[in-house]
Amino acid sequence: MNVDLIIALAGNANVGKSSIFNQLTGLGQIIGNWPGKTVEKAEGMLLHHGKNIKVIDLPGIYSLSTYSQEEIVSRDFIALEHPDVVVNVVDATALERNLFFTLQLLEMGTPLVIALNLIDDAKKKGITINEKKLEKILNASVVPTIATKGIGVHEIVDKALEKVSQRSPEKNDAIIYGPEIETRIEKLERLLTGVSIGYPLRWTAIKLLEQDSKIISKVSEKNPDAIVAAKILSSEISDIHQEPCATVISSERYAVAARIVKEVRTFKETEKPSLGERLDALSMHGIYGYALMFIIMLSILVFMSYFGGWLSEIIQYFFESINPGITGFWGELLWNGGVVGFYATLSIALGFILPFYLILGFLEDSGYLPKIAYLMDRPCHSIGLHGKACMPLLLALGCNVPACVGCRIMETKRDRFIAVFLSTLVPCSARTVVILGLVGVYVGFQWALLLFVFDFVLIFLIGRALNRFLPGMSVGIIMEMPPYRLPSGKVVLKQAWNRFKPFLLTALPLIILGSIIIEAMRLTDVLALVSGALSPVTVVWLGLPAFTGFLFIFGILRKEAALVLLMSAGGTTDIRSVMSPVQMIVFALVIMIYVPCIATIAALIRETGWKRAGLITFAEIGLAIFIGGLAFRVLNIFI
Ligand SMILES: Nc1nc2c(ncn2[C@@H]2O[C@H](COP(=O)(O)OP(=O)(O)OP(=O)(O)O)[C@@H](O)[C@H]2O)c(=O)[nH]1
Ligand SMILES: [Mg+2]
Repeated sequence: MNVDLIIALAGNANVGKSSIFNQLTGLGQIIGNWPGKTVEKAEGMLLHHGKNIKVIDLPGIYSLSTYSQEEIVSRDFIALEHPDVVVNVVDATALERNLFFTLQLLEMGTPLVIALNLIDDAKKKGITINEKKLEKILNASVVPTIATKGIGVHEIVDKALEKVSQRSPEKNDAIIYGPEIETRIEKLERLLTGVSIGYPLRWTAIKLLEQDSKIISKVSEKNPDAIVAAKILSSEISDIHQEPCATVISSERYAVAARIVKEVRTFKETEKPSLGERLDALSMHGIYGYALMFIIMLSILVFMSYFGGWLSEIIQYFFESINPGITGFWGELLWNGGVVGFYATLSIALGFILPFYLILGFLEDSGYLPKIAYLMDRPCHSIGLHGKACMPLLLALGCNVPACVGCRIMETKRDRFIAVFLSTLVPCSARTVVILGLVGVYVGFQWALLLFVFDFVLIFLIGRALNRFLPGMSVGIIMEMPPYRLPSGKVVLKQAWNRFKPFLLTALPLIILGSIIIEAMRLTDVLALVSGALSPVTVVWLGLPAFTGFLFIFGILRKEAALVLLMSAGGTTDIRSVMSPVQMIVFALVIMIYVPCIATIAALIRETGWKRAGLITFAEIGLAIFIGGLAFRVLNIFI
């Protein structure tokens, strides 16, 4: 398909870029109320007034002199791939900070349309922005938008098309710096004339004064003299201000942003703090905040455990009531393998996984997750990470795969490795199903809770160990705290569906197939053979029934499969008749820790390389076997 126009959505984190992208393309980028969700660029197509338009969703970026991995994705795309128009999505409630980036785009001469988003939130806060005045000052179109409702999003595209048809030269002197800087910019511009590295002259000169390493290396290939001169000129500015030149230039940009905001924004004080502001104070409070967090987490677990258990029973009752009771190889294969596999997976899907994804989507879109990150900042530091690492760790509760990818928001390779390692130990929805569906339902909720607590203690201890043995310090970071928002029902449902769909499409058929295979193996005694080979570990060390050996192998594909297949392999839906409470706890414990599932291993390889992925995988297998055997011996004393 030929593409008539490429539009890139760029701007600070959590301003609504992906919401606009989804509205325009109909695709399902992750949306949530916390910064740093989008870490890779995404592409989608839009047909608008007969034109094929490619829309690119970029990760959040604060500055074009930038460091973290996902910000570099954005900078490189804007700077090197030259999209026809950049739609700079701006948060109307935090205009000044957002304009800091807008000014840099203007300096680079990027063809720009500004989407002034979140105007509904701004209105609630008593903020009004004179967009006509803003347009004039910035010499760029400004379109007010409410991305979640799709308001204004198509006008953005109209303006982008207008921008391209005008082909007017971009104004890239949006900021006039102090005379001591301007004279040095001019000197460098003269030195750079005739040597093109693809960027505007003035912008290149400014970046050289800021001593931007990427631009230095580009220019040095063609004009080493300019590099020497830039270093001298930059240190002259530093001497005048007693501050690094890059800081001086940033401060001036901030000053310009502040001046613009003063001209275009009016602010009417609202009388009393909004509900969101009061909730904000409560959820970050030193005592109540932790209490609230504990109550929310516990309620989710209790709800899921009882709801899941209740729904499973109803589904099981229904299917058993229509059991025709056919015996013989084919009859048992069809019923115990196919039908039981189907309804056991259905109970897991509807009883545990879907409700959990809905709750996670609600928490994500409300803005509560970053509050947990804030509360957990201190404990996180003691494992060598900062609170920001909590975001992927919390998302790992849903699924470890996006969590591993999400760890790119960590600044250093070391922090990323620790966060990735720990996120593979977080009880994802699949493990939660095994813990709640087996231990919670058949042994008691308190034991299921204990397993969760144990998992978090283990994560903490492994984090401490990694922090001690891996060289380097974790960097401090200030994480932006988004305000509470009433989650949009549509967004929550869509997010839950986007997470649930892969389960239905891949896990459901896989588990039913696995269930049929295991039933066939049980009926032909092959299961006993395979399980026998693994019995030194499963039976002798872990104290489990022999048939569980095969489940551990199958569980690498999907962990929730282990619970369904437990029924097929045990030859009964009443697990109590084939496993003691201690065995159920040990089984769930080993499933919880041993080996990341195959999809997570693939993500680990992509994010950390073969060696580290292998290290994490084998470390977890060893740990699970060691802890499982130990738990079996200790628990037998108490239960
Ligand atoms: N009230 C309101 N909420 C919005 C609007 N636009 C986006 N949101 C919400 O703001 C949050 C962030 O939206 P996203 O689209 O995920 O933001 P993003 O810029 O892609 O974020 P990153 O990928 O993390 O950089 C979500 O909770 C959205 O539902 C808007 O115009 N009004
Ligand atoms: Mg996004």
